Amino acid sequence: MIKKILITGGSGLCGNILFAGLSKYGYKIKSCDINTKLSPAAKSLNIKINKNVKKIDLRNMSQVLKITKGMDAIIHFGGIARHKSSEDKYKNIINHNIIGTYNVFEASKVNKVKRIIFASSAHVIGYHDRRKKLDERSLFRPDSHYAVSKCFGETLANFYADKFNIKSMSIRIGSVLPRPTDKRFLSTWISYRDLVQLVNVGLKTKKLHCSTVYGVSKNKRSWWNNSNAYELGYKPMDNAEKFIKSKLTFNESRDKIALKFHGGVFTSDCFKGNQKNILNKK
Ligand code: 15L
Repeated sequence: MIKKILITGGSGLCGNILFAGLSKYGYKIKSCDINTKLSPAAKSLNIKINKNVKKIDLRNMSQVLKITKGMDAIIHFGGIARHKSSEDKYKNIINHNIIGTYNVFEASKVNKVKRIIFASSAHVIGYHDRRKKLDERSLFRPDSHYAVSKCFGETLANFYADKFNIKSMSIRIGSVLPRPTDKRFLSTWISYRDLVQLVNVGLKTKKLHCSTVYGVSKNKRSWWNNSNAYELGYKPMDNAEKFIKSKLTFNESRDKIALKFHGGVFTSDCFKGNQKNILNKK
């Protein structure tokens, strides 16, 4: 049974939502982050801060070994997030997201942690044609260095499950917001309560080996077939369609590249590719 949990990225938007949401289920939860102050994204959405976040640098293996000791599960949301169309320096992404994620998995092996819930991103399939509905078997088509680091995390999750029997759920998260505010989010939105439920399914289900699911509510316009998550027990309660009559922005309206692909504006940022070649790839 999963009782003791560590949340990495505890000062972030999702880290705080998960801490508050999962605490109600009786888990014993520890949170850690490299910054113990609320992240700018969490602040802008008026998220209530968890004051007990321990300062841990995931790049430092001895710190990670110490904090993961005695844990039954890790909810790994730590690393460089991406909230705007331009991304962080690739060196930072390598250090925090690739090395940091490796340290979390390796320390979990050493400390006999049973399962890991990994915050992947829907940007791992960013360069797929938006007209095509995708599922968890769709090939990686990352749209950024950030997305490449998430492909690495998913691959690591599969490897540690097959080789060392550490169960994992990689969640390809869409857009975590209190409500959809842009037209794109009618397809990609996940509500806070659905995110908490999905992570809880990952902690509880007996069917897990190394599953990949989409972090999305039951949106009528979803671009992703999430039956894999439903088979594990996920029953989303929200549907972005409820907000169709509210005021929505249309951030992609003048961005012809963004409109073609699942990854939206992440795909057009610094783009020097050839859209036809991407769309016609065999
Ligand atoms: C992500 O991966 C980001 O972390 C988040 O801030 C949003 O930009 C989201 O993707 C999205 O595509 O809406």
